[in-house]
Amino acid sequence: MQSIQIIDSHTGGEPTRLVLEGGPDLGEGPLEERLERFRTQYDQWRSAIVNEPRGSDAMVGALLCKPHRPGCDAGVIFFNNVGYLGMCGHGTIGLVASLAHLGRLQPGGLQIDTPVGAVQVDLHDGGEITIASIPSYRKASIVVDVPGIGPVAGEVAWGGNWFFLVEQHGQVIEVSRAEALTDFCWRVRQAVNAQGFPEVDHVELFVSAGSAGAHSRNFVLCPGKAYDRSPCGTGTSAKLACLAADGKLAAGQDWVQESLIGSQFTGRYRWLDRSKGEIAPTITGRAHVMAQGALQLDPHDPFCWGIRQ
Ligand code: PYC
Repeated sequence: MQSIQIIDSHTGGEPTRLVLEGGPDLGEGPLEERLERFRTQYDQWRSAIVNEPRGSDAMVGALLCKPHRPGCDAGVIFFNNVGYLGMCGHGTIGLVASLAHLGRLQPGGLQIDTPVGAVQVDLHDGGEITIASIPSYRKASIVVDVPGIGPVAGEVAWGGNWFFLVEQHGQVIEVSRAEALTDFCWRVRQAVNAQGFPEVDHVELFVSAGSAGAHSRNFVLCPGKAYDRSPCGTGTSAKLACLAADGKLAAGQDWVQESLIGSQFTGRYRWLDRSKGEIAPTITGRAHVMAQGALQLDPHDPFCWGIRQ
């Protein structure tokens, strides 16, 4: 029987399962190479950790590893019910809250290595966590013809993962409509992929905020058809890049992004390269530890390696 030491948290309702010990040994080297090794040689571990019956479609796994980039204090590889993520904002906030809970981290700064770059994180005295995330930019503004829906205008943007962001969609963004929103976004994603953007694996819809103090409410469909319960850190970074490109939000100003279930992140940016539309986003939020323990991998369990999708 193998044991995997884990700690579970949620960030604005979105779960993160941090693997502390007992996960696959991916060796040394850059995290993008280790991610590839995870994908090609150890993918059953991903499924065992986050898929049912131990996990759920919404759960994001975070494998804590040794960093490779100079100056980083820790490394992490994120994964979900169907594959791997370049970066994960809510997951990074969950990672920091979990390390703080374990007493491995005091308020202050930390540099985290990810497969798509280094992320500076700050744990504030009151428990809030700020991540200075991956440089973000808008790649294209396009209109896609979605079968059964019609033309949908949106923006392809990078925020550590690839997003298609849509403002004009005619959808009511309420939690009771999660299934209908999932269906809508899934069709949009397929049309975007077919129209020359195969890299886009998240679709993000926006409406005006439901709560005072927030600027916008979103619905984010993740690659494995689960919606993000949090406002999505990388999705908010992509949104900030689009707002910056359109001159709708000045550098240094707060953007409070609300999720489908009403949880909030505060985003802000500074310009990295205005001519290329490249920004450095920061995202602030909170996470709460929910459970700590060990997953047991029983070789006699027919679903030991999870229910794969
Ligand atoms: O917070 O960046 C994020 C994220 C990506 C997928 C789920 N959450």
